[in-house]
Amino acid sequence: MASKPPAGDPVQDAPQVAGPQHAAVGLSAIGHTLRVAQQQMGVGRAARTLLKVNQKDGFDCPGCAWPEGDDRHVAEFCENGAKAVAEEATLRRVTPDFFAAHPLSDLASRSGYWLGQQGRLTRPMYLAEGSDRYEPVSWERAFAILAEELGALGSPDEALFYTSGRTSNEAAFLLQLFAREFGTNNLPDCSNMCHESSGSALTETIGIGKGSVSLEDLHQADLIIVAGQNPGTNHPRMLSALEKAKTSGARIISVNPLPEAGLERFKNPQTARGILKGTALTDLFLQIRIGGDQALFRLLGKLILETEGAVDEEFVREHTHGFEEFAAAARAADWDSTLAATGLRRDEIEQALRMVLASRRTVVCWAMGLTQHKHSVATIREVVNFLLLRGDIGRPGSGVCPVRGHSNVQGDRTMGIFERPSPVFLDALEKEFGFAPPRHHGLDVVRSIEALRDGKAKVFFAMGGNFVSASPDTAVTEAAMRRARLTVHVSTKLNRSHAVTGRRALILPTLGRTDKDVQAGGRQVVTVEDSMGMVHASRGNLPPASPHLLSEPAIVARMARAVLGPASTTPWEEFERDYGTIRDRIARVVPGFEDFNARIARPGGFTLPHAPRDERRFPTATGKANFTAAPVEYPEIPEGRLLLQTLRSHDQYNTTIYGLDDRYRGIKGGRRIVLVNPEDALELGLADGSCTDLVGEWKDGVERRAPGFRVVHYPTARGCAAAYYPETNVLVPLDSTADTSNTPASKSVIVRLEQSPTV
Ligand SMILES: Nc1nc2c(c(=O)[nH]1)N[C@H]1C(S)=C(S)[C@@H](COP(=O)(O)OP(=O)(O)OC[C@H]3O[C@@H](n4cnc5c(=O)[nH]c(N)nc54)[C@H](O)[C@@H]3O)O[C@H]1N2
Ligand SMILES: Nc1nc2c(c(=O)[nH]1)N[C@H]1C(S)=C(S)[C@@H](COP(=O)(O)OP(=O)(O)OC[C@H]3O[C@@H](n4cnc5c(=O)[nH]c(N)nc54)[C@H](O)[C@@H]3O)O[C@H]1N2
Ligand SMILES: [Mo]
Repeated sequence: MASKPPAGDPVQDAPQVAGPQHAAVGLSAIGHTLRVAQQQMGVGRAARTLLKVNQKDGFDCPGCAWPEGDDRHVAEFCENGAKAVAEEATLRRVTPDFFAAHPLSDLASRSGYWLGQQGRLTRPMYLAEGSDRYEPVSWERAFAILAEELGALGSPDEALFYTSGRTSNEAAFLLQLFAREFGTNNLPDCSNMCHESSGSALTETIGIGKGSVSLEDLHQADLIIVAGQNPGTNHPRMLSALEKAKTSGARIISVNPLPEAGLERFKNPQTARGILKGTALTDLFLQIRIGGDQALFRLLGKLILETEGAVDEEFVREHTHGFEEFAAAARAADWDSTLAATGLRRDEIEQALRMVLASRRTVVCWAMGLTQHKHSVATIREVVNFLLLRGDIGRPGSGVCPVRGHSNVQGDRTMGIFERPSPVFLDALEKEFGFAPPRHHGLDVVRSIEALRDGKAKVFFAMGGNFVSASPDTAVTEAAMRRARLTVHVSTKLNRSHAVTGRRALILPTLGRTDKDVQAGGRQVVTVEDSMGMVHASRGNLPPASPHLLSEPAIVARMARAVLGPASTTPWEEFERDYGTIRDRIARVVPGFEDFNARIARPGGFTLPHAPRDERRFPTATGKANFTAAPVEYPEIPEGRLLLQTLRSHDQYNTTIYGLDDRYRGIKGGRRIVLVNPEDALELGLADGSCTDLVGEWKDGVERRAPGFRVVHYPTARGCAAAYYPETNVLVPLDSTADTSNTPASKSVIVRLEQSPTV
């Protein structure tokens, strides 16, 4: 039987520390997977559900955006994918009785872990103005409330429509269509906090904001550089691709302030050799200081320029622009400042250079370790410079590989979830639907919070996610949210955003990936796009968590009818009845989706075009791949302070906490820990096991404090510290963001550690 949710809260947070592990995934992970799945689902449901994950006739794993290969195993999921599935396919339920027993004030005092453990939402709920309790509400009334508040706005730009990246292509397309027909481009999304820096840097330099490699390219690479990413936890299936590349002779450099177990050695549970011995993955570990990557890649660029025959001159001549300016900047790079910025030794960088020069096909993979700093866009442009020098874009076995987070975050962007849509996209929308979409840009996540704070935005609608916990500067964000007139969350599970509301609030419960979706037109499928631009169908196979749920496309369609009324000529009813009719429209609006319905009927789906990858064509302003020459930056750490990165443990999915362990880092039973290099700890007088407050230091002089963290002596780079998100979001200032992309700099937070009396 599935167990009950934890009764007590706050859950006892008493971390035990055993030190980092040196390999990821083995039999223990399989046992762990099944245990978690059974607790939430029971034995039979666990087996039925897990066997459908990532199968060609099954549903797309809601875990991450890593692609599936063609040779799928019977069990094509990983430990953390199984946890994501179990979380959604749980048998636990949040009913109206639950809300009757737990007033808002009570919900607001609970931990995110406790809220998530209560199970699936089952009924639309409404919090009336002045009330302290959510009450059940009919769908009709819920949409009438939405129509009333949206109708009362002085301008459509006073509404915000947030999207988290699990939303299907069909739901995303409808949401952006509705928002634009309503009259705003205020479509902030989780990408704004995630890979926006990658999108900004890649669009400018190669002409498309997406990665240029396929799984096949990874398998064929000579050298794979994994910078700022922890795949053992966040993209476990990527380890199989790295293993395959290694078996064909590839070498791997990992660039990270932390030694991450998954990158050291991988024990593949799907092969006999894997279970017994495993494969060593990393050949060279560059333990970089937080934020030192731009300096590292710039110096590698200089060293390549100085090596005879190392530059792919034909590629540079034929396909690139701006080489001379870049070369002048690169030649000015020097060893001393690079060693200071990176904390690396000269011989380590020289070894990396030898590996680069020995490789004819190089891929660079990255995730949040590169995207969440002030100079992230410049850093990723530098990665592009580095690859362009060797002609490593648009050649088999090489390229850029930003590894996306949420399972459909890339697809949501393709569908037009973007506050700064291109004129070409808007033209296509206008032509297809016959209304004039707004042309001025909308608000991203940070600007949305500012607008709520300043009373300029009044209705907040979220298609999934957990906005108040995922966003920076928790106190500021929560206060901003409380100023809204109406907050609405389309959700599968309870989270903190339901407890920190505007004057009125709605919870609209929806189907998840694992649920069967049946509409008037019959059983529906939805589609998603993975990190490598593959689009495929996803079909849930479980009876919905409650008969009162509506699908995401149905919610948007009904909201649109209630808000826009008969004046809208868009066939919202038909869209709800048959999602194939939505795909017909996508096919006419979004390039690459021609013949969409026929092509997703094929098992495995299809790959979207990517000009740099497919034809070495670069659709940039110059018509070439652009070298860039930004000044090198890196964070300065004041005396007696540390540079904190906020990251994920092994037992969480963003703000969803599965459990209190971080197995590969040897942490058990607690999340309020801060990893500090033992030498820094000694200098700062911080004994292992002592208790400390993390106090943010930012130019606005506001004190931001996260109290009660256990100090863990840990082999991170000097000057650096690490602690979990979202507990530390309170420390990330709202206006500390990346240049150009405006992504919160949640991996570069200056903190001082103040001894505190209690844990
Ligand atoms: N199980 C699970 N899977 C997930 C998620 C989850 O929460 N749980 N989240 C999903 C989402 S939305 C995303 S975006 C991805 C996130 O995937 P990751 O980016 O792997 O996630 P983080 O935990 O933020 O880890 C950041 C990594 O970058 C390193 N790092 C930090 N700063 C620097 C730096 O300055 N330079 C370098 N070179 N490295 C640095 C950290 O030590 C860490 O290894 O995972 C997705 N998949
Ligand atoms: N300090 C710090 N902050 C960060 C980060 C960091 O590294 N450090 N990472 C950032 C990143 S990379 C990201 S992507 C964001 C994540 O930000 P979000 O995407 O907003 O947050 P999640 O925690 O993934 O959202 C979880 C909630 O989504 C809902 N949900 C789950 N599945 C579905 C579904 O199928 N449909 C609907 N409608 N709802 C669903 C559930 O109610 C669940 O509680 O956080 C960002 N914030
Ligand atoms: Mo993300």
